[in-house]
Amino acid sequence: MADIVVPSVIFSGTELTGPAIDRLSRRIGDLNDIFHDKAALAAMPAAQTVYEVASYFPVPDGTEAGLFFGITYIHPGKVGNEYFMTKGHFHKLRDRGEMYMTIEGEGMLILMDENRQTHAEKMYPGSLHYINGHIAHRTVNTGNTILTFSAVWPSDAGHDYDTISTEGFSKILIEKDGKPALVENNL
Ligand code: S6P
Ligand code: ZN
Repeated sequence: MADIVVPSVIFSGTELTGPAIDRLSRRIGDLNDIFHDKAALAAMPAAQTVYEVASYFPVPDGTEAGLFFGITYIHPGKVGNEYFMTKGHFHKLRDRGEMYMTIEGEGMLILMDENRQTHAEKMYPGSLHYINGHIAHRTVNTGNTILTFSAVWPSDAGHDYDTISTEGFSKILIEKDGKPALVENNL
């Protein structure tokens, strides 16, 4: 290997580019089980993008003690009175933590422990969020512009989406009187 190597993966501050970037989009049609207002959901175009993720996986998934890096872009919007948000997940290896940093926009990080105790942290440009292991995490765009944040997580963390898809979070973030409100999920 040459003494000096120029990395081919570049993070511009908002965009992650390079030959090894993994990109995924989550659309309304992929998110049937997370939004509570099923009638409002059915009235929206299934192809409408809710969020996108660009990730850099420098080591194979499952590698012990490696790290992954990702940028999430959540579009502004609502399904009924519920803001656009990510699916949310626990890590498969429950004790694995994660770090988020907000880049642009405004939002909320919803955190739920294994006893279903839920609270939220405000996200704003520069806000840093340490997510302990054993905590399910979901992000919500409460603004009128895109919410962009970076994430760093262990390459052996894995994702458990099933628990959230079947049980949900105990609280949901809705717009109430023009403001975000974290309310009990009674569904
Ligand atoms: C991965 C990290 C993020 C999310 C992304 C989308 O551990 O927490 O990169 O994958 O924000 O959220 P979700 O819940 O659909 O994976
Ligand atoms: Zn995670």
